[in-house]
Amino acid sequence: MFRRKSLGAVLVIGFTASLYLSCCRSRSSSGEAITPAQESNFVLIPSGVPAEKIVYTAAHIIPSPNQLAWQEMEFIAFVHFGMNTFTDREWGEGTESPSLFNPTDFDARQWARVLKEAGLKMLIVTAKHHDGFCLWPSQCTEHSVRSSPWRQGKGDVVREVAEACREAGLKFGIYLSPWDRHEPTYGDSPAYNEHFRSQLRELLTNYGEVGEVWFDGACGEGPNGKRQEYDWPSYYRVVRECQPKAVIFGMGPDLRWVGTETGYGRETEWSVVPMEIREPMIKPAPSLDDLFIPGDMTADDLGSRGKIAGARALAWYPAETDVSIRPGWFYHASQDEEVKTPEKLMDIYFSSVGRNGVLLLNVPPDKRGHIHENDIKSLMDMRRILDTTFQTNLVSGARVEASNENEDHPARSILDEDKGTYWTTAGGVESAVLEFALPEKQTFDLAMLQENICVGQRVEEFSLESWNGKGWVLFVQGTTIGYKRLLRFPETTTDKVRLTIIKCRTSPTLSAFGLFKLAS
Ligand code: FUL
Repeated sequence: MFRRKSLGAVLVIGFTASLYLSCCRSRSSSGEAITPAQESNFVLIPSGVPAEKIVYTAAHIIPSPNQLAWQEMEFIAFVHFGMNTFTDREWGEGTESPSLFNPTDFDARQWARVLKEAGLKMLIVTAKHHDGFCLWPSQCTEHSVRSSPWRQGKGDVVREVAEACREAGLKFGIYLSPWDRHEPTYGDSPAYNEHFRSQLRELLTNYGEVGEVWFDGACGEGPNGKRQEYDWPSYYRVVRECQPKAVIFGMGPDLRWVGTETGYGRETEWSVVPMEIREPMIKPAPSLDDLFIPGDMTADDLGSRGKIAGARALAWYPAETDVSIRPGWFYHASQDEEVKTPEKLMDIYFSSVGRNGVLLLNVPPDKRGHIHENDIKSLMDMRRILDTTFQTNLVSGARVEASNENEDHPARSILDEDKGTYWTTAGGVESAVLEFALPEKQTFDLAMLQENICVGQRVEEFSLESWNGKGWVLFVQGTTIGYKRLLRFPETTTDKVRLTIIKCRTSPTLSAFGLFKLAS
């Protein structure tokens, strides 16, 4: 993937708006419209900016280096393990005795090995769920593994998981529930915020590099009958200070929840969306972290032209799609026969990774502390189907011609297997036709398209047609592409394919294109 340094700072289109936007309009010879100094994953938009300029600006917002590294992982794991594993519940009360936590054969290496073999790239462990029981010996509470019989109170699940991930070559992430049904200070907002920050600090300083911090929004009343007010910006500061490479999910400004727990993202999935923000106290504001207000990101349409038209702020805020391999988030023996089949997991993969998202698949270990055999079987079968499907790109070796190409970014870059190169148009042309002449006839039923998101997400509508000897026949069409789009369609046999970018927010880009035959 083509990389360019992002400033990571906030762009303010204030009184300099006309300057900024006119800059955007004067295109450089490479076809790019924004100079590197203006690139950011966030912009503020003053009132009165015409809709078409907002669209143009949206098309030039880019991921931060951390967001890009996260997106490129594509498929990552959630591991729900904790008190609920032993009480057979989904949400604990916080009154459970630590003596109940006692895995009989805890094996973090098995988790890491299975997930690695299945092709997942990171493991996010529930260090503390809503019941407040800590899987590490926190200095902030007695309600932890230290008070359990497991390894005579000397165990540390978080440490063993972090080490197993490192050994296996997986990234490691942390889920720390702000809602804590055990902690006595919960509800006393300043005291609990301090407690939460201390716990975060313990997790982010003692266990090596952390790739993602997962903040759930659940909130309740504490024993004092008061609702806890979370001090989110102060939590972000701890993450940024202790783990500058980590992305913050959910109630944080880096990654958004896709909006369901089914594993299915939107057909039209924009990574640039309007953001709710606080009024900046100082201009330009120091960073998005200071302005970000966690908002509802569950609507069907988040980033269309209509949605961004009235935005005060726009940010690169990509979708993470979380789903469990079983009906529950935690392990329940009663669900051993309800593990999702490889076919269902494939459908989820195409509807998450294949819709410009990252798939976060939960695989909950059992009371032994093992990933269950049934889950392993589904995961490995899925891996085999994925590997076989994507082994041969049937369009590689094709000749490609574009109706328009930038001389520095020619159409052949799409097929060169180097993600650092890409095709784009010259002169800011927004629609284009690409014709691929295959060396011989091929049969396929799956297409893959990738935009070079390092310069922004732009494509709004495209179609794919095949040549039948007499004319072009439409076989599939789509709206957004983004980092990756996968589309399935009835089997098509041809030696000529035509891709039309019908509508785009500025010059389109494509870094990769593939045609495949689905394996079973
Ligand atoms: C939810 C939690 O309440 C569930 O238990 C689970 O952890 C899921 C991933 O997030 O909000």
